[in-house]
Amino acid sequence: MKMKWIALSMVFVSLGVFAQETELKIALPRPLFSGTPRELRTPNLEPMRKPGEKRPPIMVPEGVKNLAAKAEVTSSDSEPVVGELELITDGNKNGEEGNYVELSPGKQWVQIDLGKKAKIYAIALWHFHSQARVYRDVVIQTADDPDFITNVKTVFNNDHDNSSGLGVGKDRDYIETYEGRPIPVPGVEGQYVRFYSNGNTSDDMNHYIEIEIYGK
Ligand SMILES: [Ca+2]
Ligand SMILES: [Ca+2]
Repeated sequence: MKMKWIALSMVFVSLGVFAQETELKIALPRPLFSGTPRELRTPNLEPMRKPGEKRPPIMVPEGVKNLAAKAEVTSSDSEPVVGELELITDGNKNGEEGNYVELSPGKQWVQIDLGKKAKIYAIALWHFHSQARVYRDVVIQTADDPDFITNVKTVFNNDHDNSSGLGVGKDRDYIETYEGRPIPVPGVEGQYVRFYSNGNTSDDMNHYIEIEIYGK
């Protein structure tokens, strides 16, 4: 009987069932608006949280950290309209003017090189938060190479009608706030993480304030 338990425990350990998990703590910037946002005309919008309702926690293995801090950022728009790509990984999440990069209209992406292959457990993303708006066709993919040919995996996709051509996504549209968008990722391996968007409900431009990629 004892031997059976030892054998079973070894299986569990190898499966990571007993791995220590901890709640991911994400530092948030100052809110820039409060109350109910004006009606946003977008299909596929997720239901509003009730007042006071917290987001479900994201559980991650112990020792996970933000691998995107000060990491190199490239983009489909190498000469942003406003700001610099470095703003996306500089650690500043404040929503005021001067803290965001603005990319050209239509479908654009930014890409973060983690420096080496990593296991990713969560992503937090702030597009813009001085006004309630929804960014369209938010798609996040990981890959082993900067051209996104090898081991490409989609970890978030709210392009429900495939208008960006990356496949039909099952995630919902969401309203930008100071909380950004924390996204759980099931230990997906990759070195490069690419973030697509395709304009927003206020204009056709694409904005980023900060991206965090938690892994190890
Ligand atoms: Ca920033
Ligand atoms: Ca779409």
